[in-house]
Amino acid sequence: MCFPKKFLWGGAIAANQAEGAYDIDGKGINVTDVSTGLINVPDYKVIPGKYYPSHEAIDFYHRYQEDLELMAGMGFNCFRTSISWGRIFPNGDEVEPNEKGLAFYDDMFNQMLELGMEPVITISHYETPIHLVNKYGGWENRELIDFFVHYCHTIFGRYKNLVKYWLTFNEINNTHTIPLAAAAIRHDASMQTKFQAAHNMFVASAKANKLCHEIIPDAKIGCMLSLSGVYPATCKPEDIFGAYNLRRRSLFFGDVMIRGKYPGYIKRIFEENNVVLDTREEDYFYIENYPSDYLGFSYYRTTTYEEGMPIYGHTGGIVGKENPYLESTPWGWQIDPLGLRYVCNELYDRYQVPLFVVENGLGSVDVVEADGSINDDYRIDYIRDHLKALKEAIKDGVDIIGYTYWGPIDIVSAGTGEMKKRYGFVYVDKDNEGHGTLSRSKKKSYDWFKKVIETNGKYLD
Ligand code: BGP
Repeated sequence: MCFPKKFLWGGAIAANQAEGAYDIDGKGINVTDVSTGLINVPDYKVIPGKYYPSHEAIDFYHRYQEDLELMAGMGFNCFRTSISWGRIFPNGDEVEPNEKGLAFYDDMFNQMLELGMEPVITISHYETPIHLVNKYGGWENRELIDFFVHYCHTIFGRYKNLVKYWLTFNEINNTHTIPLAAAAIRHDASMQTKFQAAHNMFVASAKANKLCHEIIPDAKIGCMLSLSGVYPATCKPEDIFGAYNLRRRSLFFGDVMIRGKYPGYIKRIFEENNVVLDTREEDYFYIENYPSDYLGFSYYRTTTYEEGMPIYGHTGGIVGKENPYLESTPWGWQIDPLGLRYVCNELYDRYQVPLFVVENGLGSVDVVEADGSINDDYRIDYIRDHLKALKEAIKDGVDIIGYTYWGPIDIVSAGTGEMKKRYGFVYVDKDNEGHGTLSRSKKKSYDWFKKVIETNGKYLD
C-alpha cells in the first residue's frame, strides 16, 4: 500500500510572499504590505523609505513563467498559490474589479494547466486590503462578508474553467495569534473582537462554499487551518487536559466549518470571557448547510504544553515548552514526523472528510558552494521522514488527497520577513537586505523530490 493513484503532489506559496510588484497594475495595499514580518508590530500603512521585504519578494509577478516551469520540472501535478485580493479589488469595497489583476491570474492559471499542474487556490492568504482594516475594522465588521462574497463571485465566475480546488481563509485559526494577517483585525485585538471576526469569516466562508458549488459544480472548496501538534508536557492530568483544551482552541475552527455548528466547549469559553457574538439567524443556516468539502492544513512541528504556562504562537503554530525528545531547526521549530501521522489520525477521526496537507516544509540556512551547488540533505531528510509518516497515516486508513510542500522555491518568510529562512528546492539569489540578482538555481533536493513524485512516493530512501 502506498500513496493513492491520483495523489496530488506539488508545492505551495502565497502571493504576498512571492509576487512582489506590490503597487503595480492597480493593486491596492494589503495587510502584509504594511509589515516587515508577521511577528513584528505592523505599521498599518506603508512608511516611505522603509524596507518591506515583501514589496519585491522574489518578483514572481514577472517571473512566474520560468518558476512554474521549474516546478513542473519536478513533476508537480498541482500547485498552490493565492489570489491577492487587492489585485482584484484594490480597496476591497469596490463594485468593479481591476481587469489587469484578473488577467494576470488568467495567464498564470492557464500556464499551470498547460504544464500539467492543477491550480489549488487560496482565496485569502494574509492579503486582505488594508483599507478594509482602517475603514471598517476588518473582519470584526459584518460588512466584510458582502465584500468577500462579491470578491468570490468575481473570481469563481472568471476562473470557473481553470480552478477546481479552492481554500477560503489561510490558517483561519491564527486569528488568535496573528490577528492582522489572519483576520484583518488589529494586532492587539481583544478576545471579543477575535471571536466576532472568526464568526463573520465562518459565515463568509459558508457563503463562498455555496457560491462555489453553484458556479463551479465540479469544484472542491476546503477550509485551511494551522494544525502543527500540541502534546502535554508531562503525564500530569492537568497538563493532559490543558493540552487537550489548548488544541480545541484550533479545532474549534474546524468544528464550525466542517461539522457545521458551534461546539459546547466554546460556549463555556465565551461565557467565562464575556464574549457575546453579534449574529443573525441566517448565519447558522449557512454554517450548518454549507460546510467545507475538505480540510486543508499546515503542519510544521509540534510543541508541548504545561498547565498554566503563557502561550503565544507564530506562523508555525502554538509555541509551548521545548520537547527534549526532538531536534529543532535553526529557527527553533521542533521536527516531529510522527506528529504528522498523529495529527492526520486525530483530524480524520474527528472530521471524516478528505485531508490535504497543503503546507509542510523545512525553513533552514542554505550554503552555496564554490561550484554553485547547494547540498540540502537536511531538507531531504525532513521531507523523507514526513512522507514516510504520511504513508503510515494512509495505511491507518486516513483519506489524504495530496501534499503540497511549503515554499518549493525560496520566498520571503511570513513570520520574520527573512530570505535567509529558505524552504525551496529552487534557490533564489536574494538576501535579507534585498540584495541579489534574483537568479534561480536548483538545490540537491530538487532531483530527489522529482524522483519521489515520479515513483508516486515509493522512492524515499
Ligand atoms: C504558515 C503560512 C505561510 C508560511 C509558513 C511558514 O503559517 O501559511 O504563509 O510562510 O507558515 O512560515 P514562515 O514563513 O514564517 O517560516
